[in-house]
Amino acid sequence: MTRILLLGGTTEASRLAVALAEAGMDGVFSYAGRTARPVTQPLPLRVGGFGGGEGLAAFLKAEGITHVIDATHPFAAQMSANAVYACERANVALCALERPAWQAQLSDDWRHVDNLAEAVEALPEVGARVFLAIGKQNLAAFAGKPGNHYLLRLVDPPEGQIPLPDKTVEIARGPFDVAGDRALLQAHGITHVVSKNAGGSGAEAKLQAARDLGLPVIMIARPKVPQRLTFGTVPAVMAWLSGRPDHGAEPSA
Ligand code: 3Y8
Ligand code: NAP
Repeated sequence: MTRILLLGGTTEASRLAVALAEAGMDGVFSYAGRTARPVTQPLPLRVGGFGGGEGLAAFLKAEGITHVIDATHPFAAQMSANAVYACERANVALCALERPAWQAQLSDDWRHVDNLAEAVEALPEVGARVFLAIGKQNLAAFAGKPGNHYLLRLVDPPEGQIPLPDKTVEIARGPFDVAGDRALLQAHGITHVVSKNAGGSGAEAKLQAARDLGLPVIMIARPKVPQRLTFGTVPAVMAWLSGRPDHGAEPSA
């Protein structure tokens, strides 16, 4: 009997949850509990960490999970690594639902960096007006360049101090649209955009807005995750679950 654990937290995960519920499949949707009021899902929900790879392996056994679908964000590298480890330990089938990375277009001015520290280095020392659309977990790194103004977009109001002296906080939850992001960048006189290469449509608007306004984008490359079976679409995942061979899968690069 198929019983699915869907590791969520992206637009694609929410779309897959709808497909699974519509197909009447037995499963549970899992959030890390990063935000105060996560989107409701059409599957039974569990929220919070599992306690590392071992904790996840124990969960899989205790819950009789037969298939894990890792539809977490490309930057949720720890969760993805834990899922590979736990599924091997518990002998449970695993696939990832992952959206392709964004590619720069001819008119784009992207500065590619490999990590957060390099993104900070890529900024001017002073006087820039920077749109940090990277959530709240990575803001402290930018305290290294306090002479810039930072526009922060967060899902929830920050608890406690954010170590950036010159900042504006915008509370908003995606998916975002181009007109809204263009207006936001113009209203704040933004000179630089910092973005994770999340892929997908929910976070893409700021890149189009930057393109329209001729602004440079500092693009942070995705962290490495262990090799696992990976699909790019919800139908391919549904075909894999049904055991149909036409799922056209290939291990992720
Ligand atoms: C808790 C679930 C859905 C999924 C929607 C997508 C799109 C909107 C755009 C910007 C970029 C950012 C951030 C972002 C987007 C989607 C998707 C996406 C980026 C929710 C969600 C959870 C989270 C966690 C949150 C992180 C933060 C990252 C904000 C729900 C809304 C920056 C990633 O304040 C915090 O602590 C936020 C933490 C992890 C990155 C970070 O490191 O801070 N996502 N985002 C998930 C959980 O608890 O397991 O609350 O409803 C999901 C979505 N956020 O259901 O339709 O698919 O990517 N999320 C990034 O892409 O760079 C915002 O502002 O332009
Ligand atoms: P992460 O750094 O890879 O994970 C850190 C720990 O959080 C994991 O080891 C796990 O705790 C717990 N965790 C992460 N995702 C979980 C899930 N879906 N269900 C249960 N526990 C989870 O992850 P992250 O980058 O903080 O992302 C957290 C969540 O936000 C994920 O759902 C992700 O899809 C979503 N999200 C992240 C980003 C981003 O930019 N990172 C963007 C959009 C959405 P234990 O070790 O205790 O099991």
